Amino acid sequence: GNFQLSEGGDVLKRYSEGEAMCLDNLMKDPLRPFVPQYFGLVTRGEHCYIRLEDLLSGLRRPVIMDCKMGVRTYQEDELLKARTKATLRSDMYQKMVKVDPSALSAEEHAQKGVSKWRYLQWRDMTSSTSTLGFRIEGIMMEDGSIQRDFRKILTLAQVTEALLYFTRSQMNILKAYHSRLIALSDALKISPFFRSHEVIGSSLLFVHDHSTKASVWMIDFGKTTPVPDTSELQHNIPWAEGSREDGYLIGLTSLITSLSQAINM
Ligand code: 4IP
Ligand code: MN
Repeated sequence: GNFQLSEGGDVLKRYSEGEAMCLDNLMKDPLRPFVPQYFGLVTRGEHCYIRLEDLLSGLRRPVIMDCKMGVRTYQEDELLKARTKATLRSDMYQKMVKVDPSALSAEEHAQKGVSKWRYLQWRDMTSSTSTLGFRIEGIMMEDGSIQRDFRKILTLAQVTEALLYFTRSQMNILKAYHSRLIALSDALKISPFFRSHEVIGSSLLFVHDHSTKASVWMIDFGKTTPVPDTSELQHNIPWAEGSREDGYLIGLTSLITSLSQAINM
């Protein structure tokens, strides 16, 4: 759930300790140019907020794509909770029923609820998350319409088709995205933050408008957590329980490959 508002040209996002710590850290990291500027905390009414640069400011009728990165979107903790004392979520059960009732077991139908882990894992398995290491969560076109059907995409060829649709096959925009992702991949290689954090549920936000400006930003660090000093993550290998690997670079490689395909079509 996202509670965001805008104020004085910035974005205010509901405070979470973990995300604030990540952003503090990122402002001193080689990844800084790929993250919205972070201006600290503010209180409005009874709530505390994180103040962030508005990535859409200066754009006219922006086109936006949100890619959720990694081979899984749940924390290992969520799996442990599901095994022990699972809180059953009827809202998540309802969302699954709407898409595919046959995905649910007789027991789950009887309970009319599933654990959060079960739901998030189902989303991962029925999208490109598990295999390609990312999924397109949604696309907003110039007219403000939001399309979420891309979440069911499974193959790289379908991703490439979606990228062509999202950019209306504009070569300059595809190339700008491609070089931005190459630059991101270089920054990730030298980033102390990336080495030491399990990045879960974070997105790459692709933004362009009819001018030739096109950029990609790392956003949403609410489920990104530090790993102990002694264990660095590789980010490019499959996850095994306890490894805390997120597969972030598997997703980035898929995206770069797909952009190359779109450019060469
Ligand atoms: C949402 O499912 C997303 O997975 C949210 O992740 C997640 O928030 C929600 O969990 C879950 O209901 P749908 O997008 O399929 O509706 P994100 O915020 O990254 O989009 P978390 O808390 O995991 O960040 P709940 O528990 O907030 O409902
Ligand atoms: Mn998100």
